[in-house]
Amino acid sequence: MTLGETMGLLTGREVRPLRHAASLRLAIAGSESNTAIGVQRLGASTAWMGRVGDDELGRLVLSTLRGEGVDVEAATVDPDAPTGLMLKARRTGDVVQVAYYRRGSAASRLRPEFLDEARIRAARVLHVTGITPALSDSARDTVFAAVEIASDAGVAVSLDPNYRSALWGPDEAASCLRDLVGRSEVVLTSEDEASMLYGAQPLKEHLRELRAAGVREAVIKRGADGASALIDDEELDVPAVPVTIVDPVGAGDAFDAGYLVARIEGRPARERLELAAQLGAVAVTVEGDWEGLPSRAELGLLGPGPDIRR
Ligand code: KDG
Repeated sequence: MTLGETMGLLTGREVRPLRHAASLRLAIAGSESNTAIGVQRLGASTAWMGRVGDDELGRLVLSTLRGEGVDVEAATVDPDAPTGLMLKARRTGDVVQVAYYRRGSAASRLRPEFLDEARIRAARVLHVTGITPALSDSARDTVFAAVEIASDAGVAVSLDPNYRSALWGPDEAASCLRDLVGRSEVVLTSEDEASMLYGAQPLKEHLRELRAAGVREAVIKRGADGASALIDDEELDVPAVPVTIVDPVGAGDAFDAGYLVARIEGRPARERLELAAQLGAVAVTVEGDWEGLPSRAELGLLGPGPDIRR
């Protein structure tokens, strides 16, 4: 089960500033739904809660997620606010730029009463990110309410802080995210985010700090350097899977999906991290925030990785 904002996404097809784009591709993007799609493609069932406008982008969000098999029955439609929009340009061969048009969006008007409590209580995992609480006060209340319902029902809470500087400043983000960290069993983060939360320090100290905050599974994603973790007091490091990057956006969401699927399947900590690294790698080989996420049969695409095809 996950919760968040999914937007329309317009991407320039060519490497150039967006104002010179000859054509744009229309798709959807949202960190939490990207992760849900990744989990769903690997065969676990997922549901997404969010709020879209009564407009074409909102219908695109819902039909795309439905098409991917993600349950959107708990999503709501706001008659008075638009679906958010994101623009994405490949500014150079390696640099991707994004711009948001989401202030006042339907998702920013999420409220706790829109939550489907029964669905949350029935889930194995509730996955949230630090993007949703940055959208508005009511969206922040909604995330905390969802986390409380999950905790009360014994549902594991997974958090990706996913700091977005375009949405809020580091001080406000740090105080809210520290609070969410303290309510999460699983935290999937980056070194920069951990430094924002707890100050700059060596990576292993960050992991211990997360452990001390009550996180049982603390994972730091390190991009091309792999990932490090402290999972049930076991220290682990896994390498990244080397790939040619076509579009880095969505790598973290894919990583989260791999970790969560392996966790739901009860796989050992190392396999969870290996699958996470594998998914993050596959995701960046394709243009689009989630389109490249693999099915189970495609898991061997990049070579070595845990054999979880069955
Ligand atoms: O991780 C990728 C997401 O960030 C992207 O798909 C869109 O949710 C999004 C955001 O807020 O940036």
